[in-house]
Amino acid sequence: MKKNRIWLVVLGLVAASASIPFLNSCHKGGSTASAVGGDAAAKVYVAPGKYDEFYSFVSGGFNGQMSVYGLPSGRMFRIIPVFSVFPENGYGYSEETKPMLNTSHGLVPWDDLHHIAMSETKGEQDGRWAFGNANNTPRIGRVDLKTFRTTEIIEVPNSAGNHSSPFITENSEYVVAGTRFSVPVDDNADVPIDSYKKNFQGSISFIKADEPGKMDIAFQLRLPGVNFDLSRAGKGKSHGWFFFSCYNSEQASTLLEVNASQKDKDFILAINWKKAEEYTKAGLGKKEKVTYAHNYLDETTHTATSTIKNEVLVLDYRDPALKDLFYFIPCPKSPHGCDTDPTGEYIVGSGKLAAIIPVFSFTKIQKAIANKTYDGDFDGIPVINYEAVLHGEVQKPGLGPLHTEFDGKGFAYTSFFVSSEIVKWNIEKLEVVDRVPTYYSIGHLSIPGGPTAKPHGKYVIAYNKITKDRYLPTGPELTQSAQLYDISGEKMKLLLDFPTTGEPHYAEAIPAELLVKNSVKIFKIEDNKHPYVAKGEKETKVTRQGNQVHVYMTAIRSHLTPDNIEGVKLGDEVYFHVTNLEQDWDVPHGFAIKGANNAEILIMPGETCTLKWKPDRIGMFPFYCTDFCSALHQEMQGYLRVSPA
Ligand code: CUK
Ligand code: CUA
Repeated sequence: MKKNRIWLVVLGLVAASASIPFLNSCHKGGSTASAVGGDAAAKVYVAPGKYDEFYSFVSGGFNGQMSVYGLPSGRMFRIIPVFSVFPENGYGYSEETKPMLNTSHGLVPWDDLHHIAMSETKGEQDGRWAFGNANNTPRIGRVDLKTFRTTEIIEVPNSAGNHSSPFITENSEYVVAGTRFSVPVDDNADVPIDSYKKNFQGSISFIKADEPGKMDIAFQLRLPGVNFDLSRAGKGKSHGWFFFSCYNSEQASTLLEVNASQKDKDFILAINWKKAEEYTKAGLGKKEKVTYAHNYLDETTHTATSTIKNEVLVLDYRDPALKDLFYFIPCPKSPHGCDTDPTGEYIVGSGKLAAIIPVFSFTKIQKAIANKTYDGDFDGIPVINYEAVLHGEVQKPGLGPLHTEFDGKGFAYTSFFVSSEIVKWNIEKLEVVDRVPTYYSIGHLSIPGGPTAKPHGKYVIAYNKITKDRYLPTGPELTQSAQLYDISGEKMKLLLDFPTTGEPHYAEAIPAELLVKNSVKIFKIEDNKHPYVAKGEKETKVTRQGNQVHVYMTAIRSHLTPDNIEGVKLGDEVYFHVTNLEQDWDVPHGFAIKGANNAEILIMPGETCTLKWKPDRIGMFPFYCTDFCSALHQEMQGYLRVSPA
């Protein structure tokens, strides 16, 4: 085994400099086990009964969910379904939550969630909400951190591939969403694909976010037909500005490499959104007809409603009155990440195919705009001279820079997909000071509070794209993986691997105390305003309206009432409205019935949830509580008889 260990260290070094994940056959498990410091175990150990210091809200990619992990332990605490149905608790199956997944295309019960934005006050995390994006059918969702539930979803019109979102402003005034695909703005426009340059437009939407239930598109910017990729809001001195990376400035409809990467430089789009806001208040912009859904889960009835909206205020870049809102900054080769440092002075671009990292200065951008230091224009938008706004370039940082986070101590940490590493560099001096390998091919990275004005430092987490030999082989598909590094010292130290669910893209972690502070333990039964509530067993009943049968049911340890139901006929639709009468923390009851083709419902104390069921045959249908709730949990059961019509 000793020989093996040396071999492992060597392999670890090779992996640090090589981009290609290797397959080793000489040992069980990954390559760094022996390269990890001796105190790593103690540093990630959280004693039984203790909380983790931070909780990371990790995007689930193609599972459409967020999941919550403790840091430093890497323990998973919760999956929060946002854009995808979740049979575990009936999200998207219960009558109350179905409308959450409504869109202008009808019910869309799946999506691809890439980015998380935690709410902020004065540039700091405040623990109120977590926002996430749906890439595929463009939407933004709000998770309320009082309950860890998705409570609001808004669809984004004139958008396709809502990847460039959500990005949040310093006081959660707006969550902002840019379209990845430019599209003909009339959604139904039947135009030839090769008319891209003429007919396809980009859009960036400013969605009001600071009031639950009131999410709305305050205004939408109409932009040239490029692909918007990633962004951050300005902060501190640059509050009022937004910076978006964009690629495909060739404006090609097919992105075969020859097309999309012809140009040496693409762009970062700088937007003066404070001014855009002023213009809308002054009555500028044009209202256009569109169709999009706004879905909201009411806090008193716990029931979602979906409203279709028909209008959006558009600020068009071609409008001469709006000329001073937009500026392009050249950025080398297919920029991906675009991040602003905690002071708001520096904007870091990451060209996926570039060999340097350009860092731009907000002060210089302001100066260049004042002096019109432009190199012509792109589609009428001024292109600022690259050198005039450059703070400097990080030379030879690594291969394939993607994303950058900050520790609040003057350092930036950039992920390198191709060379599979995290590189730490000094923002002022632009000097690389440390690098560590990741296993393998890191995508996003995350420092708790990293995108805010006040990062908490301490850890950086790598969210990797390839797992290879790090975990138990589980057939062709391996688990997704994250890695935790200690960044409290000069050198980064790998502490822990932990598996994640779905495909993690961005994640944002916040201190435990921000979550503990606001958490709701039960819903008060006296506050329950659900239209089908039964606030005690005496209020339970079965009613009929035509072929709809409504069962007002209660659940309390250890019985469901009523538990013998007759009078249901084949052809009826049965609605089980189950109220959980418990008023103790952590005593949910569940409900499921044989043959139901949707899911169970899981009802929290004081809440009412509804499962719709259409029996498919005559006979006896047992139902039961699905959540082990007391010593007599198995006794929480009943029968429903279905008779001929
Ligand atoms: S993306 Cu996944 S690695 Cu969708 Cu934010 Cu950069
Ligand atoms: Cu209620 Cu088990």
